[in-house]
Amino acid sequence: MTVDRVGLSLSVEQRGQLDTQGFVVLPGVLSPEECDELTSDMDHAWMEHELASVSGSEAGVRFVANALYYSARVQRCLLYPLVLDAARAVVGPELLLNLVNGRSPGPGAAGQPLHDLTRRRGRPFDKCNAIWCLDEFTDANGATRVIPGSHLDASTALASMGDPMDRHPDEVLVEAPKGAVVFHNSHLIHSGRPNHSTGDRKSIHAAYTRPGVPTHYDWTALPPEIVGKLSEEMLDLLGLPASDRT
Ligand SMILES: O=C(O)CCC(=O)C(=O)O
Repeated sequence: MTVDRVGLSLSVEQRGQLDTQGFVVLPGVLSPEECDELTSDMDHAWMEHELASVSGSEAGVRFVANALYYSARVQRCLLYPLVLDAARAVVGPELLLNLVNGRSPGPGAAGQPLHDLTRRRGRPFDKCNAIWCLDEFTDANGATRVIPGSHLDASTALASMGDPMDRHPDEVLVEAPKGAVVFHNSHLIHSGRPNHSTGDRKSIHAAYTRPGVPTHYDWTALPPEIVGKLSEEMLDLLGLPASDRT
């Protein structure tokens, strides 16, 4: 893992933006080579495990549920110090990994409705999301949209909400270079957008929570050959008891 390209902790400006607007772009987290290796791992999982047959919720999206199940390399993303610092800034000092997926909307893939519209707003926050951009995120290929500040108070945003698929007057597009992380508070209203480009918009998505929030995946079911490649820090982040570590 290359930890020397960017800082190990958020700058004052980044921390302030995450706090008040609910999102921040962290450029330079992954090298282009790391992006391509992760892309190759997700493509391999998709083909080898025939995931198209079980991944049907979003047409045109290659969704690799539980990416860590297929690729120990994903831990490079999950343990990146700057990302962990951002997660702690949202949910507090103790973290658990809630989920990690590969998500690649292909050309023509539809966007998502703005979500989550019913979640509780305001502190304390339970959950946050990191999106590792394995491709550049652009307006054309469906960069994530967010409604800044809605993690703190969504009443204005909800009052002016029409169809959650439509553009919202307060939404902001979060464009980001390949290798960046789009980091956001999960209590922020957001969504993926349609891909009008000719290429994929590949990414790895994770959610971190404070302890006590049930994990989305059962980490005790990870294959032993993957668990054997995970660091102690990673096993701690999964909350795996010592008996499940070998
Ligand atoms: O990929 C994105 O831009 C956001 C995806 C998202 O919000 C989700 O899958 O819930």
